[in-house]
Amino acid sequence: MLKEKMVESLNTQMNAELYSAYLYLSMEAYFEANDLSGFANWMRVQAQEEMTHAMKFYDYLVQRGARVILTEIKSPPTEWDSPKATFEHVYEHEQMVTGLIDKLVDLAISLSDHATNNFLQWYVAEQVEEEESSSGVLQKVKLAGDSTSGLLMLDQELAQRVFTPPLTTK
Ligand code: OFO
Repeated sequence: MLKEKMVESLNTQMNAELYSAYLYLSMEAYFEANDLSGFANWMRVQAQEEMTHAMKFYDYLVQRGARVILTEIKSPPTEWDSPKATFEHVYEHEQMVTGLIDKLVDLAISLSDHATNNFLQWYVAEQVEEEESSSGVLQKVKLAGDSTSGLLMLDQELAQRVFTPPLTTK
């Protein structure tokens, strides 16, 4: 059985993952409004991934007989200064989420909750990928600089990203 503090913290992280989905959907809308449909596609896929992150927490709570509590999701920003500023935000956001996951692991260890620690290791690995992929795009945006053709080539590349649904969120 999960301890109360763990249930509360897992629900909080589920909300944070839903916020991440919200944030990336807002970035998608920003790119669509600026005629960069490839960048928008990258954000759509990112938002879909965040939903699976949230659902993994949801399913784990249910599996452990704990209550899922859905709470208000705060509004994300709607405007950014440039694609570069947008991806700087994505990279910063993912580093912040890595910190949240690390704190959850610390909590699981302090409660001797080995099952939850084991469950959270999937997120520890996932955050390495999240930081790598967002900083990778950020570097390319920086390389494109003020070049419209560079940005359009990158837009075409980002249009290729495809969401692969996980076989299970459990
Ligand atoms: Fe859920 O990893 Fe991004 O935020």
